[in-house]
Amino acid sequence: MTEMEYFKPERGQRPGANEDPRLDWWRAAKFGMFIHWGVYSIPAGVWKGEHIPGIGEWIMLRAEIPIPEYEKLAPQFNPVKYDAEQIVKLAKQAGQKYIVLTSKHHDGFCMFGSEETDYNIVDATPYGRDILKDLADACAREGIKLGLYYSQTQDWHHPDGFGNTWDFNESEQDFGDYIDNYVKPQVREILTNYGPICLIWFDTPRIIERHQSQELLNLVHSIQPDCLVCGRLGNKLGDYATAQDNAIPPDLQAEIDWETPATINDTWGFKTHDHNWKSTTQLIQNLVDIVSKGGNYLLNIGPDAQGAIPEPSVERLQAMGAWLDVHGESIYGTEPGPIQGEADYRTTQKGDSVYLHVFDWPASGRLVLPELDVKSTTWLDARVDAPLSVNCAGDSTTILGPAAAPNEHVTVIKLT
Ligand code: FHN
Repeated sequence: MTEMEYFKPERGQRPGANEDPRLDWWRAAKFGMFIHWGVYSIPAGVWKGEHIPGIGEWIMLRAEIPIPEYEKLAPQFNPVKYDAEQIVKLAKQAGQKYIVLTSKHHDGFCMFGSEETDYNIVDATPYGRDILKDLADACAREGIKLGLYYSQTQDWHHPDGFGNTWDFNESEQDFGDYIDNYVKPQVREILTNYGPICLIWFDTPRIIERHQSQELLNLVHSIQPDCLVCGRLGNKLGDYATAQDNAIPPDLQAEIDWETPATINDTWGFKTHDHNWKSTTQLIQNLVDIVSKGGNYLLNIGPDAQGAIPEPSVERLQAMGAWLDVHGESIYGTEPGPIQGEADYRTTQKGDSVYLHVFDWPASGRLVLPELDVKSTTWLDARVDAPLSVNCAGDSTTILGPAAAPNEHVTVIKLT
């Protein structure tokens, strides 16, 4: 894949990227939690007894479920196990520095109390509580930043939204009216009623025109000037670039601010049939890989219809947090390191220190790097009690360590 394919068509590059101080916290944060949650967690990938392939939150489109039928999910939605505090604490435990919740996904159901439609968590469900409000309060209490996903083009429930070809005739739809009289008022609501929102995560900018993207960007910044907007706003607008789902560019992307949104299994919204969980090692290596190339990792959880977080997600996030507790210095607030393009290791840097992350520890215990001016080497994990030496000679730097990897996921050596 070429670099452009990773960011196409939603590349958010703009003049001044990498310099806008509004992004400083985001650049330092590196790791966030995505939450895809809505009434699609009830069918969880199964409709009328049939397993519907694909990602769970797309079930309405994939099975072409008529609106009156899909609407019947809302009166069944009663996520009594939802515990905003627990989700926020899990994010913190995992080392994730910001949370992004789907306030409205493509199915049009709103996870917040809205004056613009009754098709929302407060008015249409027996649960009756504003899920977003509870999350915003928990984030404020726990001191973690909250961002919101909002599907600005696709809305399969709104008569003028994009994407529902089985209930509506596209030629009779007025997309401009939907943007002006539904999307904009709702964006105003989510930016007005829930305290500081660190970013708005727009998505799938399929038919949105440039002036519409620009107006949304202006609207967001007029209400909360510090609120960032992701590159999927469309028309190359936004504060940072968004890579394709689960895609990590092969090379350093130093000239832009960018993020990879990613799943722990293969779906965003909860699915009973998806057990294809990535290993903890894979997830930690993805985080390191992304950070070493200058990006952020936005890793998803999909709570079930009760509001419970799938246990495999919890286990993996906690294990990532345990690794980050010891190795966070080599991740948070770092820059891409001086050595790029190697298969078995990645580098980041901060001040005088270069952090060498070894993915595949050599049985010889010998790591040969390009020339570096190294004064000292230490294990970043102070508990590691194995010999470590460095020899800078000629045009290479040789590090000698033990035969077995000191860390089961990624070993980090600090070079000063
Ligand atoms: O269609 C959506 C999908 O459901 C999910 O929200 C992802 C997250 O990046 N974005 C779109 C596909 O790229």
